[in-house]
Amino acid sequence: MSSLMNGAKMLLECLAREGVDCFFGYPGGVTLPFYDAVYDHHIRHVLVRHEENACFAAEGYARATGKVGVCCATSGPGATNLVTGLVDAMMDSIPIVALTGQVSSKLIGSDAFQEADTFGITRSCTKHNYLVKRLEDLPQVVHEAFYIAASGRPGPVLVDIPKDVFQAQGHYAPVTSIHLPGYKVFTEGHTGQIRRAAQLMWEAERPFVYAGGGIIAADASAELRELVEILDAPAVNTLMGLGGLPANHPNFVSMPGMHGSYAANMGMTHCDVLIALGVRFDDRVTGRLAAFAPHAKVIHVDIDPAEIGKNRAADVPIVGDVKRVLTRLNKVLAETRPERKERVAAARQAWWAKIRAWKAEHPLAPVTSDSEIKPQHLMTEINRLSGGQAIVCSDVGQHQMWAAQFIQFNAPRLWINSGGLGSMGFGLPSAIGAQFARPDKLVFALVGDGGFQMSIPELATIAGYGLPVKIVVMNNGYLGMVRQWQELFYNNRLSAVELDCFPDAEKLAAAYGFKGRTIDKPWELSSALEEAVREPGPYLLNVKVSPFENVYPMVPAGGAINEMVLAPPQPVAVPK
Ligand SMILES: Cc1ncc(C[n+]2csc(CCOP(=O)(O)OP(=O)(O)O)c2C)c(N)n1
Repeated sequence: MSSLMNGAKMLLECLAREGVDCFFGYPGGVTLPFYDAVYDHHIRHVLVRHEENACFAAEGYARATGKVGVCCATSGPGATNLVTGLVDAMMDSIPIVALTGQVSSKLIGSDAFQEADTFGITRSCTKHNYLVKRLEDLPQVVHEAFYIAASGRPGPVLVDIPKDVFQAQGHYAPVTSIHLPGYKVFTEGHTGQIRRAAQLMWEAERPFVYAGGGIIAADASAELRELVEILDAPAVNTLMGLGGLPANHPNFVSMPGMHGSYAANMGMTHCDVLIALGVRFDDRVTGRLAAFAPHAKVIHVDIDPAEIGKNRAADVPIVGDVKRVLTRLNKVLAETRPERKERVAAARQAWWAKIRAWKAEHPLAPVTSDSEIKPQHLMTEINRLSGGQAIVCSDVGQHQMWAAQFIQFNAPRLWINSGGLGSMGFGLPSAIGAQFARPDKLVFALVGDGGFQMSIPELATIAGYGLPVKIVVMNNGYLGMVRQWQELFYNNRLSAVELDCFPDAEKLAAAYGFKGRTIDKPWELSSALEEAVREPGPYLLNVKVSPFENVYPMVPAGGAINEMVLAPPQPVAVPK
């Protein structure tokens, strides 16, 4: 027996059936009926201070759990404020359902107050979007939205709901099946291609595993680990894939790409078989594409057929869920191992010797100073406190790259960052979502002084809900990453990158009712971080670091990834 309810209650019924326990949003005129239903519903609504941050928080929730994150905004400006977050989720394949209110059906197209063409605006930044025209369609649409967001290559789905649909009365009939004729997900991978991949892997003298965010999305860490152990192959995790293979695994090399390690980039360049798993050959990883992995045959596994051959042709293309494909592949590899492994042992030894030599030649060595806090020092201290287990939600910039280089992630879903879009302002709100999702976890919001100032309003959300997020500002007084490029490629003409007038952290935190502190001495660093972690509530630690430190290694734009600049240029001695 279905019961009579209005659209707003029906929507909440759908969310409850999808297992939603909390969602992030901001109300407005057309969502009034919905928020009236939210008032006494058991699903927790988290009031953020800006809709963009509702979407980032939903992403943080989704990235920390693998569940679909939900955000909500009113029509017009509320909906348009979601756009950056939607693009972010699209670029990083994060499952989000965004609910937006729309003006009443009869007003659509009349330039009504707070009307925006949300459906049209979000078409290109969502995996799919809907405008619900009739209450009868609402349950089907909402359940489809969750299904599409989470299945195949995950992504954001938006459901736009006119006010009259929220108000209309109807019966909720449980949705028992989702049938989408035009939407096919290929999960298994082609048996013949899997066998070819296994054969190529055993024939390889210098195999190299290039594992990305797809490993995290597919929950395929155990299968990835099994693969690298069967093959005894070196492996890298991309910025999106960090934690996919634990950082403390002996086969883990590091992150590759523009700020990847020497060993990772040399390994990619010199391998003869590149095993690309849940990756998209992003330009920040490949550098100059024509020079990328020039000697390698490529095995590419991805759930999205559009990724295969998009940037680099695959010798063995496999469309499928990387977890399912690796399970089958590992089985074939294990069966064929005894007869083949002998033949490759010597070559493999030589390959490992090379990788180790590259690691030793140019390690990612922490930098410290007696007089100032080096950014790398900050990251190694966070790493010490995390022990490979804390969740670190990073903003975008130099601090993000140093964090990726120096903080170890020994499990998936600990490293949360805006990889594809590189959206400043992501770190703090995503930490809110992650902390709601994982109240048991130590959560750091690691932000630059630029990105932090984009998200300061969310300090109120953190304070209001008493979230014990540890906000660490890596404060170099600049938009550091842009300053680095201006220094290196624009003749050090530092244009519009200086951030003066940073607020007093202690007073700022106190204004919201929690603790804060500023430090600038290297000997204060460990105890200040420890104090922040010990504090049961939120903490704002403003760490003043050397202003002119640059991130190395660095592949200049357009360069091949083996053409790394490894260290700052040494000053040339001028003859007297
Ligand atoms: C919304 C947005 N605007 C602009 C940029 C361009 N951008 C990339 S990194 C960066 C500097 C970030 O500065 P800060 O937050 O202080 O971090 P730092 O690089 O110093 O660690 C800028 C402006 C961006 N990525 N996102």
